[in-house]
Amino acid sequence: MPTVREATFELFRAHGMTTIFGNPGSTELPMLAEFPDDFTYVLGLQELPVMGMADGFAQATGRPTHVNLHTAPGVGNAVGGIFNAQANKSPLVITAGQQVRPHITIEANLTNRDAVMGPQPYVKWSHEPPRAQEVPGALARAIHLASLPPRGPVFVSIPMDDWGAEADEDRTVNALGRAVRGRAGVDPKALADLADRLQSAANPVLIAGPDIDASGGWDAAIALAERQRLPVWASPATGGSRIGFPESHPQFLGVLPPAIGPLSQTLADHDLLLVIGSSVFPYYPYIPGPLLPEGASLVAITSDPGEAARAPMGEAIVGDVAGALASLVALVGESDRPAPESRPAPGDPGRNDPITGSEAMAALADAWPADGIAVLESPSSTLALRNRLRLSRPGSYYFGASGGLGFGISAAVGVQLAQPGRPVVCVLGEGSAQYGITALWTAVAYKAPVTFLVLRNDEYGILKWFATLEQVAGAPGLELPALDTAAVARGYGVPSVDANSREELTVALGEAIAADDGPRLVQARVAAGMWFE
Ligand SMILES: Cc1ncc(C[n+]2csc(CCOP(=O)(O)OP(=O)(O)O)c2C)c(N)n1
Repeated sequence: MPTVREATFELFRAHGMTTIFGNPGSTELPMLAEFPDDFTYVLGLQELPVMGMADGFAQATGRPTHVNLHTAPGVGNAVGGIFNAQANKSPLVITAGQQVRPHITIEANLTNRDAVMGPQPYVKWSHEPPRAQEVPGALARAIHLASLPPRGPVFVSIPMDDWGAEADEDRTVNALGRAVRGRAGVDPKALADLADRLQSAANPVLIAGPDIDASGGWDAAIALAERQRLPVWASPATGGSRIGFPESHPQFLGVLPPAIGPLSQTLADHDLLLVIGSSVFPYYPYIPGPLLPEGASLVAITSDPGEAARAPMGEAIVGDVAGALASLVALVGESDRPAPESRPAPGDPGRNDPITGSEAMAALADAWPADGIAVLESPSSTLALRNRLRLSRPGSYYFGASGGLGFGISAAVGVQLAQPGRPVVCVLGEGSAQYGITALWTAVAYKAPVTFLVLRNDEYGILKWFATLEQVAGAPGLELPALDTAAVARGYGVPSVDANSREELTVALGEAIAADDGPRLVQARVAAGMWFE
């Protein structure tokens, strides 16, 4: 019989999970023994970037991805990343080492006491198998559960003496042979009713969310919008881990504001709000107002029962987003509504010294490669990037939907490893960059040719904006003087330059994006402020 380790690696192989992200300790070494040649271990230097890298990789491959952490302290460091992964609906199979079984009850050093509680409440399932022979079966369960909608992280704690134990043949063979598929069909009657409502609505609008891209519904969303001449908005950027609709499309009007009052105001005059692949809605901050524009009704299509249940208004249909979109396209005819008026191209942001976030994004737009992927964590420039890049291909945008910093710099490395043929550009605030800064080392070590663009405004810009909104005066801790991320990056082995005018920035970004032998970093000084366009 194979050992538990051999059976487990066979299981990972069967699910295409041959890239493992981790940071090892003594409790994980037995798992890593005789590491098979067809597997890759991607070393992260701290657990938050390990999580972010795996999250980016899982989203960009669409496959469950294994993350291996070091018992209690490793899980502790990873919790922010686990929180991000559940918001991003990222199918991560997280394992952590545990003391040998004879040491757990006496709580010998490094025992992960009550291991299953550590990652709660942010995982779909948390488990420590009751005996070594359950490990492959527990991991099979974890893989299936992580992959079923709504996708998300799961956790299995594995005592270090389990790996060398002899596997149980019956359990192992059966666990290996199972396939679990989870695209749930949508109630045909609900869809037919919705198709009728859509066609007879006077002024319907489509709100596109991240699960359109994640589910593969991109083309069907375009077809639906075009057939029904729908104006399209992106669901608020706060919860937008991905974009769900081409942002250069003539019917695309912009990104909805993330607060109750302004959101319903933006959609005034629409009588039917069709929300696809988004929660309703990822609000932040709290600006009260009516939940819906006057006289409007709302229907959401989501694969996430929790999202459907917790929405404060409207109706919801639960099922596979791509499948529902395809069915809707087949049910509706060509509308003779007038096509919505297109929004203008972004204006010239002018010349400033230092440049504004808008100018930095204009420089990035000038250097942008057609097949580029943006990974974004630059809070004060989020909307400027969305407005100026107008990304329009599927799988071209990744954003930490929970707001937990450290995702961006790490996820960019994972996305690049998953998509070696596409240039990845990661736009970071200099504050955000520090949470996962060690991901730069992994980018160098694994030759991931990410271009990191760091916007240096010497402050936590968005927090100053929030301070105004929340009427908070005199808060400490919002300044970041003398933080030179280009110098830090050089220490990790990343060739880095400063580029401060718009022209310099376009050139530096062009060169960095063209380099394919490893990461590059470009740091630009930008003016303090929030940049919306
Ligand atoms: C893990 C974590 N800690 C703290 C915060 C709170 N936070 C939100 S935005 C922000 C500042 C980001 O600063 P920077 O990246 O420099 O971007 P800027 O706002 O200046 O554009 C902080 C600290 C967070 N979102 N996540």
